[in-house]
Amino acid sequence: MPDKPNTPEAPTAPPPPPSTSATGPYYVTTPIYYVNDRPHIGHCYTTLLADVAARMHRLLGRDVFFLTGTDEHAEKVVKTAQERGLSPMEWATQNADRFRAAFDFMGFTHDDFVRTSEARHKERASAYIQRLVDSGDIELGDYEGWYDPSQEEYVTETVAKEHEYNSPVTGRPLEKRVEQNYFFRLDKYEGWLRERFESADVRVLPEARRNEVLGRLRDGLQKVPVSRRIKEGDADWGIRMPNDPEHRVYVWIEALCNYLTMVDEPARRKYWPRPDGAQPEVVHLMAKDILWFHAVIWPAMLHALGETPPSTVYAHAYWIAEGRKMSKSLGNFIEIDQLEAYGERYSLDSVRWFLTTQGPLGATDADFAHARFVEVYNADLANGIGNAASRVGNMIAKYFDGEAPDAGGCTSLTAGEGESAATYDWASRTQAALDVFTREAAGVGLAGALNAGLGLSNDVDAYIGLTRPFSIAKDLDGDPVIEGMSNREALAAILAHCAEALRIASLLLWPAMPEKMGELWRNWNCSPLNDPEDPRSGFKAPLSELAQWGGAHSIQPGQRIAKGEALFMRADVKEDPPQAAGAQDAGA
Ligand code: ME8
Repeated sequence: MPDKPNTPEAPTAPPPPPSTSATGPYYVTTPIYYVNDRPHIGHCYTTLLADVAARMHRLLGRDVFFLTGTDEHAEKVVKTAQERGLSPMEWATQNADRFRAAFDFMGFTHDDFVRTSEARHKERASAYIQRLVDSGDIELGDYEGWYDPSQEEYVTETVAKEHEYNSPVTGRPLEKRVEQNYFFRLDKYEGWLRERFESADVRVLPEARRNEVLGRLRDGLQKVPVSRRIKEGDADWGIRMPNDPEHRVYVWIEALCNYLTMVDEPARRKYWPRPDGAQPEVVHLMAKDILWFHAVIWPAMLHALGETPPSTVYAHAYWIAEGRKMSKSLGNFIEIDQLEAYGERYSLDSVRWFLTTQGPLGATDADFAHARFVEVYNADLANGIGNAASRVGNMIAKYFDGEAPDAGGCTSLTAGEGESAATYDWASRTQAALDVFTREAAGVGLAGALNAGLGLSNDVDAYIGLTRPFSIAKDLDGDPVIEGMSNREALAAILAHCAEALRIASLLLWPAMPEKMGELWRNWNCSPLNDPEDPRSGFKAPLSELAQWGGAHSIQPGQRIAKGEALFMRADVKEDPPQAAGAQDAGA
C-alpha cells in the first residue's frame, strides 16, 4: 500500500468517544511476560484487567478471546538457565508454569496461554518476518547504538544520556554496540501512524499516553533494528531470520507477533480484523513502559504485513508499594505469594476488587498500601455489597420465611421525609447503572463499570435506611406508612425491590468478584449461568436481558432466598498485613 506523505504538525484534538454499541468478537491481550521474572502484582494486575474486561464483554453477550502468556527468547533466559545447569527450555518451562499457576490462583479465564518457544508461534512469526523482507519493509544496514542488555533493547542517544549511559529501567550500564542488522522501515509509516491516532482508528488510551505518542512522533521515526548476528557459542534459542540464519530475530519484534500468531488460524481468524471483512475489536493492554512498541512499532508492522492495526492500545500506569517505587534493588515487589496471603485472609475476590478499582488504570500511579486495602475492603465489600446482601437476605428470611416477596406491580416508591426524601424508581435506576456499565466497559473504564454495580448496592442500603422495613415489620397492622398500601404490602414491595436491585448489582460486580457473586446467586437461586456450578458455562442471555427490571430473569415471588453466610467479614484495621508464606526460588 503506498505511503501517504507526512501530515504537518497539528494540535492534538481529543479522541472521539468510545463506541457504546460495540458488538461482534472482542479480542483482549496482555503483554507476554518475561519468563525470567517471578510473577508479581504488575503482571497479575494487567492480566486481571484483561480478565475483568473479558468477563464484562462475555456478560454483554460478545464472542471473546482472551490471550496471555510468556516471552521466552530473551538472552537472559539463556544466561540464567546456564547458571542453574538447565537448558533454556527447562528453565523457561519451570517459570512459565509459575505464571500459569499464579494466573490460576487469580481466577483468570484466558482462552489461551502462549509461550513464544512453541512451534505454533515460531513458525508463524518467522513467516511474517519473511513477508516483511519480501515487501522491502525489512532491509540490511549498519547499526550503532546504546544497548540495554538488562532489558534487551536499544535506547536512543537522548535517553542514554539522560540516564548517564545506564539502563533507564534497571540502572545497569548500557553497552555501545555496532552491528550489521536487519532493520524494519518504521520511518516509512510516520504519516500513516499519525492519521490512525488522529482519526482514532487506533485508540491510544488514556489520553495522556496518546499525547505522549503524538509528541514523540513529531521527533520523527527511525528504522528499527530487528535482528542480531548470532555469535559463536550462542545457544540455539529464539527465532532465526528466515532469509539469513546467521541472524536471530530481535526478541521484541518476535514477541509482538504473538498477538497475531495466536489467532492466525481458521477457527480464530474472526478475532483479527480483515481490511475487507469482519471488524472485531482488538484491545492490547499493558503498562506505560512498553507503550511505544504497542502503539507505534506493532501497528506499523501490521500495516506493512497488509493487516489491520489493533482498535485500542491501553497503557496503564504503575503500582507502587507502600508509597515507594517497586524495584529489584529495593526488593519490595509485591509478589504472587503476597497476593495469595491477602486472598487467604480477605478472599480472592477482595484482592481482585481492590486491584481493579484502586489500581493505576488511568495515567496516575497507584499505591498498594495495607491500610488502604483494609479501608476499601470494609467500605465497599464488608459494609457495602456484603452488608446489603445480608440485610436483605435476613429480612426476607425473617418476615417472608425465606421466600421472595411480591412487589405487587409497584416499581417506584418515594421514601424519607423532608430534605432526605427521595424517589426510587428502580427500573430507571437499574437501567442507568446498566448504561454506565456498558459505556465504561467499551472504553476500558473497568473501575467505572464496576462502581455502577457498587452504586446500586449502596442505593439499596440507603433505601433500607429511608424506608425502614424493619420498623414497618413491627407495625404490620398499624397506619399505612406508604399511601395506598397496607404495611404488609409495603414491606413486601420494599424487600422485593431490594432483592431485585441487588441481583442486578451482582451481575455488574461479577466480572471482578465471580466467586462471591456466584455464592450469592446460589443462595438466592438466581444464577444467570447455564450451569450455576460452572463459571465457564456461559450466560443464559446477554446482560441487557439479564438485567432487565421485572424481566424474564428477575427474582420471582416465592423464589427461595437463603440467608447464607456473610460474603465478607469485617476486617480489623489494626491487624498487621498478611505475610507471604515464604519467598520462592525463581528469577534472576
Ligand atoms: O515488557 N505496575 O515483559 P515484562 C503495573 N516481555 N504493571 C506492571 C508493573 C507495575 N509496577 N510492572 C510490570 C515485557 N507491569 C515484554 C512484553 S509484549 C509483546 C512483550 C506489567 O515481564 C505491565 O503490564 O517486563 C507491563 O507492561 C508488563 O508487566 C511488563 O512485563
